[in-house]
Amino acid sequence: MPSPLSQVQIADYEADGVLRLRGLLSPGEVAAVRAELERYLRDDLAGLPADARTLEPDGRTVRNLWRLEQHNPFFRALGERTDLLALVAPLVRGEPLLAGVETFNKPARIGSGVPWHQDNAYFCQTPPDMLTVWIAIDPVTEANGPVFFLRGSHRGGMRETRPSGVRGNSIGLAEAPAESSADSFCGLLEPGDATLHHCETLHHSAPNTTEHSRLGLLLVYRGAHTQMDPHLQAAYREAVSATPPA
Ligand SMILES: O=C(O)CCC(=O)C(=O)O
Repeated sequence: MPSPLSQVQIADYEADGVLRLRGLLSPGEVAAVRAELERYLRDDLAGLPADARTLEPDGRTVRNLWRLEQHNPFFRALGERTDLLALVAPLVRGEPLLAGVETFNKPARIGSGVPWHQDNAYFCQTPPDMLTVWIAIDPVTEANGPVFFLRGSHRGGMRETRPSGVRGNSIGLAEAPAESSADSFCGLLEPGDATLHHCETLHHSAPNTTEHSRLGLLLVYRGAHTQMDPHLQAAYREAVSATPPA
């Protein structure tokens, strides 16, 4: 069970917009997540609406699962665990609400990349007191498509966006930041480790060309006080209608 964040960790998150936590889930919890995902893919997914997932460009392999908190009691219960809610509460500056449970599967050899983006272009919340807990289920290495974050970039507000044409990540940055930035934070993780990132932190990931899957489970939280921003929502709707997730 994770302990609450220290003042140093909270200050690091506030400064960087990203924080790594080792061992957020135990090996047994990681195994239970993997087993339930495998069961869900095998038994449940085919009977759910098409927007419960996004496929890779091969048209067969699952790239993302969406809305697991709606479709699956195991993942809703995981996302609503009191220790996890207590962990994120100081970071969302209020009562934390579970907003989503998703996966980014990055399957071996064909896992597609994710263009530079800010999550709030999808979440569309104001104030931006919202974050993602990205939990490694597989090892995340330099080779298999780790997530790169730009430290401190959440403090610059929302950047200009443009539709990306990527299924599952339809809205990206109009202009990518310089890749060689010294502020780059690479989310290298062992199974059970996590990164927490603010919804306006710039991030992206490369395709997975290795023989090793890079499965991530994402728990998304917002403060109960956040509200939909109609301007962000209009841009998102335009992008998602150009490139629907399913
Ligand atoms: O898992 C990835 O490669 C990208 C994840 C992402 O974009 C996110 O957590 O918002």
